[in-house]
Amino acid sequence: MGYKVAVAGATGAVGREILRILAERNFPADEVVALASSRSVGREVSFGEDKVLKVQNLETFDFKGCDIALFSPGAEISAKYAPKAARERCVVVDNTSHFRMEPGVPLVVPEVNADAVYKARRGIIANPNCSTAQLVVALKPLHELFRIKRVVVSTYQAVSGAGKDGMDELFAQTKGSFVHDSPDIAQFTKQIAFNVIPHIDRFLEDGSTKEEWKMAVETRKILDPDIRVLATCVRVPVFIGHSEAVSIECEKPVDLEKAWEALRRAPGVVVQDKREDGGYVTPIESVGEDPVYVSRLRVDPSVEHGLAFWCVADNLRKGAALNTVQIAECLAERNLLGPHSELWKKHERPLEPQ
Ligand code: A2P
Ligand code: 11C
Repeated sequence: MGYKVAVAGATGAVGREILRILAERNFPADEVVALASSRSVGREVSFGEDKVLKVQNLETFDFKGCDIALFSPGAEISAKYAPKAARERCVVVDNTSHFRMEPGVPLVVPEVNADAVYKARRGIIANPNCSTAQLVVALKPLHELFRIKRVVVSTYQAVSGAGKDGMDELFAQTKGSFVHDSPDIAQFTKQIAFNVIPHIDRFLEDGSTKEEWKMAVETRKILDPDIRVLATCVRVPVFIGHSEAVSIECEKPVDLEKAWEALRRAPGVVVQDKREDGGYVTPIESVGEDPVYVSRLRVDPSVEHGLAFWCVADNLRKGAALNTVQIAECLAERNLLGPHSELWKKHERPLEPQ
């Protein structure tokens, strides 16, 4: 018997990808429900090769009888409706930033900390920020070998990280430059076409941005609370595929051959590193693909025990939808779905809708 699955935010960039991946990976679903805002009620979204689902209203949807809900409608909307689903014993895997740092809400990247799903005492599991997800998949095997103390990362993030409106803005500005039109700047703070913007999410008091803060605190929650992280997050005019230039400083002496071997064996990682023209992966090659690609691995001679590398992943897949579906698979494999699962026996006071 399969599960009843709800996808909230089903008309968005991540929601559509979740529907595609559920079908692609044959998630054991008997019924899939597509939810979005009242604006989209009655619209159709594709599910797999040949099915369409009629969109229903998240606001009025009754989660009773649903086993799992995969949420990507934006942080404020998740804050309101994810607890509502969890109260009905429908496990929520939430893609937004809202619950990630809450105690009792595990933050999960299955290649790194799959068993953390057992700790979902409030019926909600959080999916990390896309730039964190690909980073921790690549860091995990290196941390096991050399114990990472500090990470310095600069990101090159695609506009799809800002949703379908971000993609539309890059498209409109690029087209506008050829037809001498200047569309409004709405999603981004500066022109994004033919430009780069060193600013994602809002500014914090210390001069960093919330995106940069998320990379630090989420990496610590998923991988190791002792790792120090400095991130600089930059938006680039790429539709899909986040790239990261990463430097790590380790406790133990590093060995390049061992690092390569561990990365080659690591789940979710593909090493493509030929040290020749074109022998590395660029974001466009990651589109529609599942792995985190690692290239340009080399010793960082500027610190003791340092390594540097480049990593790329499809931010809508490993960074969001794929990771979400992988978490759903972890729950299903561990028999943690359904109103009588072990998860609800250890259940704590549910979170309040906000
Ligand atoms: P809708 O298309 O009806 O606005 P993206 O991140 O790509 O912009 O997608 C956001 C997703 O979240 C869309 O599916 C969007 O639905 C959904 N969404 C936005 N606001 C609400 C809301 N108030 N209630 C439910 N879903 C919402
Ligand atoms: C971006 N990383 O590229 C963001 C998108 O915390 O889930 C995801 C934001 C989040 O804009």
